[in-house]
Amino acid sequence: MTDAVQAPGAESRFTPRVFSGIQPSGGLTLGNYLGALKRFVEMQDEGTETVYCLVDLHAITVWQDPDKLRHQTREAAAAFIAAGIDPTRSILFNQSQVSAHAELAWIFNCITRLGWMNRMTQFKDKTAGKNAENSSLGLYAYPSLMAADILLYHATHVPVGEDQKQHVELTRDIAAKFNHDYKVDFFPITEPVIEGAATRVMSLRDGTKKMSKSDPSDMSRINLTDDADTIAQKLRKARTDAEPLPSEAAGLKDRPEARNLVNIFSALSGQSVDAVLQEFGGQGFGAFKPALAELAVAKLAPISTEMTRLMADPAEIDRILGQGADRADAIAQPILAKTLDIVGMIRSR
Ligand code: AQP
Repeated sequence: MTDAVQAPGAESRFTPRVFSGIQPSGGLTLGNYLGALKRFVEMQDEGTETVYCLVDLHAITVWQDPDKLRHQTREAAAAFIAAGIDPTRSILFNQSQVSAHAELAWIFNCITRLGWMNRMTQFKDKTAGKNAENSSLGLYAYPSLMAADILLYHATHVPVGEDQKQHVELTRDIAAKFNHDYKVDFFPITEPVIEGAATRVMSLRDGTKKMSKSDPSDMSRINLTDDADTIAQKLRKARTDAEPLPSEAAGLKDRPEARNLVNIFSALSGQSVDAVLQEFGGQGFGAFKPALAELAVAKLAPISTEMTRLMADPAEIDRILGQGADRADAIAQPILAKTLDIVGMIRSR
């Protein structure tokens, strides 16, 4: 470790390492798949070291039934593996099995400024229309735990959907303030990776709201476990307008529902939005929705079939998560120990 703060713009001395996570706060959605999971698999296959975490400590920032949480955590692990995460190449584990996450989060709670937290839009969105005073302290402190998740592995890159960009920016602020306050160059300034055709998949019922696994309406989302009939029915009933599709992307402006469905088609097919519109421009949703349903079923059915197979052996999933946690712990413990040393904690055993 050097004593100097890393100069802005200087080449990072940190070895590239990818970290990202998904909350097992419900079944994974098409939004999680296109915005995060699909990119996680690509980054694994590009050969960078990849650490992927089912963030169960984040999930309990809102009430979770304990049995459902266990089931959802295993199901999320099955979704990762079914989508192409290879647990021998990537590290795959659930957050609560590596206690260093919570320990580093406490240090970061003491670095993070209240003013920074007060600007976090996810907390505002999640408490909008509800009694914010009745929200958990954990929900408010969520971004500080997320910074700990990332920095505990000295992760240099974090693939996320658009909605998590602000939290990764906060992670950068926390790393910079820690480095500055303690006059060290210890934590990297992590880059968010927000890439892909669908970094913000919207609700099927409201094109201005993001698709979310905790939306009360199941019709608002496609779950990775939905069967072919359910996917087709949800897309048939997806809210749209009465106009035919335009022939180019500019024509989707002010048509959030139409834009969302076209973006989903584009992301699933790997075609550009313009290419999709060249094919479907001038046609109504009566023609487009069945084509989208057919494509979605073709892409998602193999994942859901494999998830069902994996879920038949929960002990094997737990074994994989345990092994992943051992590997994660081996990276995390020295970084936590060094952090505590920098901060001035006595480590005498
Ligand atoms: N609709 C979305 N479009 C694109 N990306 C999305 N992500 C989530 N929803 C969409 C990305 O998935 C990753 C994991 O997200 P998360 O589970 O940690 O939390 P979230 O963003 O709060 O996702 P949900 O589905 O809305 O969960 P709940 O309902 O429990 O809050 C992140 O990279 C996220 O960007």
